[in-house]
Amino acid sequence: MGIQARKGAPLLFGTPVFHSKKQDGSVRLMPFRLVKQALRKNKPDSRFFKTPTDLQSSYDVVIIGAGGHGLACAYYLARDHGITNVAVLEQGYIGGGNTGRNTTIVRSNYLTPEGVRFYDESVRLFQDLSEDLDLNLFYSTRGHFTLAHSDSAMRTMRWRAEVNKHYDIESELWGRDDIARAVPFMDMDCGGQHPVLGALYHAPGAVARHDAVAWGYGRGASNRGVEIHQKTKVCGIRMIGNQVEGVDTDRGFIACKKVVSCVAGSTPRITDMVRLRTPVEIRPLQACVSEPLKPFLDTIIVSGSLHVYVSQSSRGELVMGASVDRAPLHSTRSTFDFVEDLADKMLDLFPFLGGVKIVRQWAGMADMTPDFAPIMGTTPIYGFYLDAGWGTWGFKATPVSGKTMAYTIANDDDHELIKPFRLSRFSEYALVGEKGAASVGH
Ligand code: PYC
Repeated sequence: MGIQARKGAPLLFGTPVFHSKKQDGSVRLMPFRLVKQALRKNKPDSRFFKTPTDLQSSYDVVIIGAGGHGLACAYYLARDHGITNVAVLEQGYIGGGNTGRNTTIVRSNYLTPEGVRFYDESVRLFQDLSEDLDLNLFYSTRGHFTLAHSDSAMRTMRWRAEVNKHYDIESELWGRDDIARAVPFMDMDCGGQHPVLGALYHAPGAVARHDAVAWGYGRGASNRGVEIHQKTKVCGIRMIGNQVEGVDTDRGFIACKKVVSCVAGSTPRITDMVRLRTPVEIRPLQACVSEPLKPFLDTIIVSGSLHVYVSQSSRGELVMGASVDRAPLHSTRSTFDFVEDLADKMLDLFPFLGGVKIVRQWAGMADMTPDFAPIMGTTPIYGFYLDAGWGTWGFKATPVSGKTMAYTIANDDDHELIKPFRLSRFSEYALVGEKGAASVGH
């Protein structure tokens, strides 16, 4: 079947979507599979997930939240533990929460041994994930600079470098001249206000395509029999005594003895259902992207003192963010104040960006914890598991949280790597202080 040619047809993964003229004037055909798909009346299931119609009356495990963490947990439950009678319930759509609202940075240069070990495993899993999920996640190792603009920031960077090296993580302190050579377009004096004294350089620092991470895990789980139910809201969790018995949804009741909350940004709504107290406080975290620019930045730049982080995407856009909003709020509204403040700091770092336009901005809802570490694992409620407290550090933990939560649920025993992140640490005064390794001051 021939389709009339039009110049400049859009490309989808390098394949002409509609029609185009070849250089010799002949017409390029639309791929047959696409034509068939376009013309058929009953569209088959999407390539990524099966779309189950009905909820079953019971499952072995219900996962609340089809973001990266929930889907990764489902995937590893099925793949590593053979537990496939699992429903993932999502009030919106797959990856529509914080998974689709972050700046996709992956790194393991944390401050505490517990944090370093945990995120190092995540980086390792990420490095093989495209192959594992058979999906190009555009995982791109860039190198990650955390700039220090003061003596005390230099001390923290040195401290992090030493802890990192102890655990074989590639992290080292760099001086001004080396940074200037590696990032030639950056103003090392930051407009004279906050000169860069040095930086923590972390070679494995990377970015990845966040949606694809969720889709890949979702497809992997769905292919193994897990059901993903979008537009299905959890309205309550039933318990008998201290044991979970099932969940009430806006589509009916599901009996289930194991329920996992993977709903960063909505954690208090779910923990209230089982009368569990956590110290989580919700703050909006905003981000934005610029119009596409010629490539000039191949590393990730973070400045804790200026409250800004930036990388350049493969499309040329600058992906930028700052710290969480000043006040707790359960909302994903974006503000002009945020862009204005961020632009000010970005111009200190890269003054030549003055005429560049911001084309999109968005916000996520961050589950902030007092020590800037997550809350994971079993809880005092039998059958209720928490994957929460992901603040501004959740995307990079997607694979390791999925893997360790799946282990914990399958064995009813906290995985070794997540024991330090147990909820009870707050009453035991055993905090895991990661504030010094958060990307920006808060
Ligand atoms: O922890 O790497 C990080 C991060 C980047 C943006 C927000 N948090």
